Amino acid sequence: MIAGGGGVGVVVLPVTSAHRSISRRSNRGRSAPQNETMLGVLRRLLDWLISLFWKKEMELALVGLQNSGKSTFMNIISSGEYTEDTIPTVGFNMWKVCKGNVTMKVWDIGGQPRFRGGWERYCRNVDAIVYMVDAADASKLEASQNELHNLLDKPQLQSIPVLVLGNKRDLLGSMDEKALIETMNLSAIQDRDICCYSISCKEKDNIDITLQWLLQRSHDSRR
Ligand SMILES: Nc1nc2c(ncn2[C@@H]2O[C@H](COP(=O)(O)OP(=O)(O)OP(=O)(O)O)[C@@H](O)[C@H]2O)c(=O)[nH]1
Ligand SMILES: [Mg+2]
Repeated sequence: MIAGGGGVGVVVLPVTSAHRSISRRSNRGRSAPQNETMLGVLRRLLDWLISLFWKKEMELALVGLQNSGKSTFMNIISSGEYTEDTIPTVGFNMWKVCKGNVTMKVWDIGGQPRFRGGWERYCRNVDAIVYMVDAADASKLEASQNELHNLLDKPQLQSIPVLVLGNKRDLLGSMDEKALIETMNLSAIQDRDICCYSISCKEKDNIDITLQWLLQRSHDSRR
């Protein structure tokens, strides 16, 4: 599945004659909100120019047990749409999402037991591994912890950064970051950059900081 997403803060704004005439005038006499609007327009214009000339890219693997919300997360970051009626992923989906000047290629792998043996192959050589956990389903946490540690023990995946996302924080009784770090034994992972956020795809909670963390791991495009 290829999905094209909207850019973060990138809006193509034509420079109209109205904008040009405003820019010739001095700042004196203009109200604070007007100045803020001008700054916003200039910032977006600058972002757009950067995105034209300075392209970046990144490749991610998105893994975790079935029903944790991986495909939902991809829907949220690509189109912003949340749906309850998702179809379990058979094999994998490949997504391409553009955020500002960064093109993200994401392997969203099925989490059912029969697909877990294939996770490692997709995780090789990626810029980061995103590990999704259903933080509201206590019955699956032990299996989720075991799968994560088995995966990260693979020599081929040594030192690849990992972001653990505790999804479904909107549900009653779901674990917060601190509880998740403890239950998933994340402090035992010492050989790489690792981070954990509690998110809700449904409420679009903490999706921004998740994206920020990911985008920081992008690199210049190879021309
Ligand atoms: N309450 C709540 N439900 C969520 C959230 N995110 C996803 N879900 C629901 O969880 C279910 C499973 O989501 P999927 O995205 O299909 O899960 P998956 O990890 O891709 O599952 P597999 O493809 O089988 O590995 C769906 O019914 C979603 O609507 C969330 O933040 N809150
Ligand atoms: Mg899926």
